[in-house]
Amino acid sequence: MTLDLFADEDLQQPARLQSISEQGFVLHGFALPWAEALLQALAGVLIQSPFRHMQTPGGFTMSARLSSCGELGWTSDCNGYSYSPVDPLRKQPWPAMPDTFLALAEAAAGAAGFEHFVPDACLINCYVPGAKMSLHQDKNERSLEAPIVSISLGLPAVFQFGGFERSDPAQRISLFHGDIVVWGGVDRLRYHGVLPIQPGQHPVLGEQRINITLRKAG
Ligand code: MD3
Ligand code: FE
Repeated sequence: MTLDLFADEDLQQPARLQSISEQGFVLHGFALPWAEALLQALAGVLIQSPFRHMQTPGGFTMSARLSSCGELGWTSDCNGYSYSPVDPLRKQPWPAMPDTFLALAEAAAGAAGFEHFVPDACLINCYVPGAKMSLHQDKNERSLEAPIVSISLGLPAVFQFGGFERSDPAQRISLFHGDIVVWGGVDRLRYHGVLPIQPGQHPVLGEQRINITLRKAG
């Protein structure tokens, strides 16, 4: 199902809302009018808390590098996954959540039917060609009622959108610069992942894909 969205007056062309499950949506191009402001705010965050590799509890190194901003940041180490108010690299609070992130997250969530979304955690993933994210569930957030908003920038990715068991078949959905995925409600705990990023050059971001996910973790 697709329909046009006129929620954002800044859009040159209306973004396309694609339903991928009962409460999962791709908002094609929704972030394009915000991209410059997003990247500028992101640069400010990364000066403070740069991208770094993290270890999985099983002792593997994740192929995407990541950072966080907001009250809570996502961390992984030999003890497991958790949200923490402190950046373990700097031993200081994570950078503040930029206003543009909050405003775009609320607008995108609203366009997908989730009103008044106020995230307190923002995980930023950076993929170079070959990097991937294996199928997983996002279940470390305390409030599973809130949706998650995911903003894709840079090189395209093939996103895997599965079921509620790891072995369930997964849809494959291409995500491009400026696309946003919003999911929540009954689809909040679906398995999902990202296939290895293909080599390429993005005109704005070069040889990388950046994914910004906004969550209510606390
Ligand atoms: C989950 N990131 O950081 S987000 C993560 O593109 C993460 O970097 C991926 O998964 C990334 O935890 C994917 C996009 C996404 C989209 C739709 C979903 C995750 C979803 C639907 C259901 C569950
Ligand atoms: Fe995830």
